[in-house]
Amino acid sequence: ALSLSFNIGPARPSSPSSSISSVLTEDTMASSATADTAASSLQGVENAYFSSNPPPKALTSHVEQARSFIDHHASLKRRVVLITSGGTTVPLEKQTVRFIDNFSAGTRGATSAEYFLEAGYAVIFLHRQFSLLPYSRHYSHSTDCFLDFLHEADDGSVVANPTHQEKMLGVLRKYNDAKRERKLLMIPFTTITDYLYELRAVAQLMRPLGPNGLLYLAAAVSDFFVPSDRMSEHKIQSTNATEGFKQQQGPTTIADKSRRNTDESEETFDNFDSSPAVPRSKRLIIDLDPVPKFLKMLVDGWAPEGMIVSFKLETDPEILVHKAKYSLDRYQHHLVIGNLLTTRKWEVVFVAPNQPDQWIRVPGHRRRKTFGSKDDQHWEESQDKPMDPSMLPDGEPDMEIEGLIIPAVENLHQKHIDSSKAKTNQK
Ligand code: PAZ
Repeated sequence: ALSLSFNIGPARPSSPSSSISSVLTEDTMASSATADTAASSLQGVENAYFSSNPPPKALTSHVEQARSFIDHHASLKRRVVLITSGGTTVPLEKQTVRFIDNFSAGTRGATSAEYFLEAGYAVIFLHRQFSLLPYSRHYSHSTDCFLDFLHEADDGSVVANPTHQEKMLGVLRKYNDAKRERKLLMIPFTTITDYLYELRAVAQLMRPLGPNGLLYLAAAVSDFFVPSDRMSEHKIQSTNATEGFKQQQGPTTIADKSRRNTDESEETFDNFDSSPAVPRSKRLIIDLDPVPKFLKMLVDGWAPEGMIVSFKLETDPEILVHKAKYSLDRYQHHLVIGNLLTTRKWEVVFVAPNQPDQWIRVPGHRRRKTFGSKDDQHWEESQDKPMDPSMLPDGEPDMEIEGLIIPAVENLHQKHIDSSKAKTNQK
């Protein structure tokens, strides 16, 4: 999950959402006397989150679409993968003008979807609205305008530009096949809360698929959010032009409160900068709660039999594998795919229980300086270390790394299915 860093004020013990954060601290989790207590506190966290943050408007219709999609493919005994893709937003206002976002364009998710479809899976593509989509990604967010892919024929009709015809025909055919066979369901989300509602609903619907279900969590999900009860209804103001109207009502949200907190003797939230160059009254302090650790809920409750693959993004090569292992250990799921921001299109590392770490790399970049090697002459086959990001070749790799990732995941999924079957037969 993505970490964001802001001026975060002191916790307010009385608010219901801060009770979520206190339940979530590792110390509290670790000190839980029994597994039962941990499970019920996790359930409490889940209930508190979903009862205090409203669902997306389209949830009911998405659930119906997903139910019918899953039923159809379950009846054909087809494998179904839920892919999450793109970044979640963190709105700062209910009528949202401003929000916090992240870098993810949805390339990993959209590209992976195409390879899963090719491998015979039915795909539920839970994606950030307007991020990259399978098939259309080849043309939609290109640096060329999509009109450059088109051409006016002699008879005045619009056709594909001859230089793009062959590739476009291939993409179009695959897209039409996926549509005709009803193998691709697209579900959009925007905010972190939308994402969690949709993820929970679809994961729960996938339970009847048992081990044939695969969850492939490539979305870049925010670690922090503004709880609904502390969110300003309207656009956060940058001047005191509305003070006259609002003063009688008193501050209603943290955002309102901190904006009007010009009297230094009052309770303050921005305790990080004791002598700010810009006066307190003109600054905006954003105070975020941690997002509940949904992976735990997913593994233990929402989708207990399906195979769960999460991604771990880092920027520091030194901590990538450690963080991936930590995540696997903490959530007890099946596979963490680690990747670095700068090298994510060149290499990833598979971290799975009881197996050596497996680096997957696009060919042609095997000989590289590994991260941390002091000697510039010391080039090596970097089997077990991240490549040095400063040695990254220019441009894009020659092939899509998802073309290697998906067969490797499929292989592990097959093992997961086989071992589930073996366990069932033993009973
Ligand atoms: O969307 P994209 O292709 O630009 O980036 C993909 C990615 C780096 C977001 C994905 O591979 C990933 O690591 N997702 C998990 C991020 C995290 O929450 O750690």
